[in-house]
Amino acid sequence: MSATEAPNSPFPELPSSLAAERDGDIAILRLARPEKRNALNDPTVKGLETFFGNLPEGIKAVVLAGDGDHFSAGLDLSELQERDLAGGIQHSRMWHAIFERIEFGTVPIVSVLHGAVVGGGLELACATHVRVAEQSAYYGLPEGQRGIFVGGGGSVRVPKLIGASRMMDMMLTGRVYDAAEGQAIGLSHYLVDDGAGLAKAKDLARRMAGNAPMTNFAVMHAIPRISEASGSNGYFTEALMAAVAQNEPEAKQRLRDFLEKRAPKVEKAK
Ligand code: 1HE
Repeated sequence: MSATEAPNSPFPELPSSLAAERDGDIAILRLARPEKRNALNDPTVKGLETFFGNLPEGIKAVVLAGDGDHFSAGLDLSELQERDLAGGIQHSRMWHAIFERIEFGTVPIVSVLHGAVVGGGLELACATHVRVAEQSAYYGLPEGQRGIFVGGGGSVRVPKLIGASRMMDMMLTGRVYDAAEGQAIGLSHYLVDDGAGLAKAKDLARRMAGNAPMTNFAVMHAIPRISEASGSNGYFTEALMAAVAQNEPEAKQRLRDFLEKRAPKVEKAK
């Protein structure tokens, strides 16, 4: 897919609800519609596709954050009223295609979660690879209360993180998990103080950007698929992926660096 580059920006033209900036080899994309709590309308979701499908050369990881007091209030509910049955199916399939592009894209993504991470906002967060939550974050699936259902891949991705049983409870009872609970059940990987999420996410993104590209590819594309495969198919796919990664010149160089004492050792977490 090609897109027009915005003037004075390495990024393609995006809707006003998205804002992108470059910081070395990472990019920061912000949901920038705080007046509507970063509700995800069609231009925003399509803009995510434009952004992730047209990353500038040299971008190796992305941070996804939200402006204002909330990460995202989910689907823009004002768009739902006019949609018929066929339109509803197509709309959900559009989200699937775009979130799939995010999850199985070219670079790993760290999301910064604060305030409401609800409905489609939680579905979007679950399509990213590493989630950093601030203390203000809370998670809900209000679809149950709105008389609708998840449509952005939530029924596939959320149970992988917290189990189908917890997701059913969230949707049936309207249960909301706070940031500490979300961390305990696996919705977030890191929990930090309010205001510290972006710096933490940038640090993690820079680390990921420093990995060999083939390793990042293998982690993003092979692990989710192997985890859904039978053991026998998983072992076989793993062996192929391991051989592909090891065969990269960069892998050979990194191994030499370690053996010749030029590479850092694994250290205990501080
Ligand atoms: C919205 C939306 C939205 C806010 N669509 N406009 N998601 C939900 O059911 C969550 C709905 N939102 C809320 O519960 C609250 O807005 C929040 C807890 C997120 C934030 O509360 P607050 O008090 O900070 O803001 P607010 O006053 O409720 O909202 C500010 C404005 O944003 C207001 O518009 P205004 O024109 O009156 O100023 C709200 O109408 C608007 N707004 N959230 C549209 N979601 C692919 S399927 C996925 C299915 C789902 O995601 S369903 C879950 C939808």
